[in-house]
Amino acid sequence: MLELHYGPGACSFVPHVALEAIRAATGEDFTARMVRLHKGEQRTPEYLAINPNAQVPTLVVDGKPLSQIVAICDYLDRRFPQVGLLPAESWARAQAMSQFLWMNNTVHPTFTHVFMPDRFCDGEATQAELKRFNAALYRTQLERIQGWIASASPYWFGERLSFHDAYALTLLRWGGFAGIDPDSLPVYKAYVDRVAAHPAVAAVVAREGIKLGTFRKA
Ligand SMILES: N[C@@H](CCC(=O)N[C@@H](CS)C(=O)NCC(=O)O)C(=O)O
Repeated sequence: MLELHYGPGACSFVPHVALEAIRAATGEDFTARMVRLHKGEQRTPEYLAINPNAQVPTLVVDGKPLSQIVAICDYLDRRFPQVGLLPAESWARAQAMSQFLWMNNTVHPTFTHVFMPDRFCDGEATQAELKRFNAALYRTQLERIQGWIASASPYWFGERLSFHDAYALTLLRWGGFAGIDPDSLPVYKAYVDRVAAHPAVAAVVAREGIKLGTFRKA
């Protein structure tokens, strides 16, 4: 039995989309459990028992919890290789993991510094500066992703949807909160529009109740 604990619009979108794609391809069912991050539900004793980091996502497999996006997605890909969520050939898979890890361990934390500067330093002025600096850095990272997906046709690795597509969508969507206009990254934006139209992605967007357009002009 597979159970995903997710926060609407959070990085848990990545395994959430993967589970939806797996269900469509194999019939393997899963339960989606919402964690209201803004209400602090990730810090309840019940949730901390399955994820002591107080974060989403957590995938519970037959009662056993697994945390960390990359570990969860690696598990899903190895268990359901027929879905083709990652390239199968060893070198191509290693390259894919390299990009996946960079999004998870570099781009994602850069955004966390923009979204929650109070987690990293005290004082309003210091937090404002941290936010400004990391928003500019985040933009350069989105530009790098835009370079990677310039030849995506239609998705990151071709015909089959991957974890990378769901992560790339999430990171551009977060960009709106960092003051980055998606129209200023037109190749990336057009690719995300294709990804958003995939049935597994559209189903998760609907279940999470999120809007893709988050950018507001100042
Ligand atoms: N390295 C972790 C990062 C997870 C993470 O940053 N989760 C965020 C949402 S995107 C979270 O749960 N934040 C809640 C909080 O910090 O209170 C992973 O890969 O799973």
